[in-house]
Amino acid sequence: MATVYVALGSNLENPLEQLKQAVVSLKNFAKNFDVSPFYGSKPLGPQDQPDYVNAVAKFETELSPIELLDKLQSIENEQGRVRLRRWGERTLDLDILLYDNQQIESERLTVPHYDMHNREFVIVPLYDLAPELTLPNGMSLENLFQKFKDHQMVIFN
Ligand code: A4P
Ligand code: MG
Repeated sequence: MATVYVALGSNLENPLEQLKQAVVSLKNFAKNFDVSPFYGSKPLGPQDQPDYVNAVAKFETELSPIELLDKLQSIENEQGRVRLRRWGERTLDLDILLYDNQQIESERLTVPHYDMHNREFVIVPLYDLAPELTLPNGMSLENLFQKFKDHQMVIFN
């Protein structure tokens, strides 16, 4: 059984509902499921798109990393995900942040997520769930969180 962290993001078609629906779907194959508060965040990338709602989920799963990615992509597709432009608007984005302590570099998968350490909408909710976490490269989450502790994001729940 692996412990995984998945980032959830949406900025189209009622983002709050998109994240709630994604949580229901994830729970179908997750054990010991936990989810952070939902945060409202300004878009990273093109600014001519709506604000996002972001959260992080933590759970245990028997799925391999690629099997997990397949599940996440099918949930994205079920929720009407259309791939338009890089860093652009989307109904639902589910990214694998961490899979146990593994470092994965394959055609379909880079884990830990390549840019997680730079994103307040990832680090802040991750810290809510696991303040004691250490990343596979040895960096402590506590340290990363310091950079974002004065964030201005809105909390929805
Ligand atoms: N892929 C590789 N590694 C992973 C991983 N760890 N988890 C591959 C999930 N997928 C991974 O993803 C493209 C490919 O990445 C997949 O086919 C998979 O094989 P995608 O979801 O189709 O495309 P994307 O999400 O547009 O690309 P990318 O580079 O993941 O986008 P980002 O960097 O995640 O940016 N602003 C705010 N405030 N909040 C957001 O959530 N999100 C983005 C998306 C931009 N701005 C944002 C937010
Ligand atoms: Mg993605």
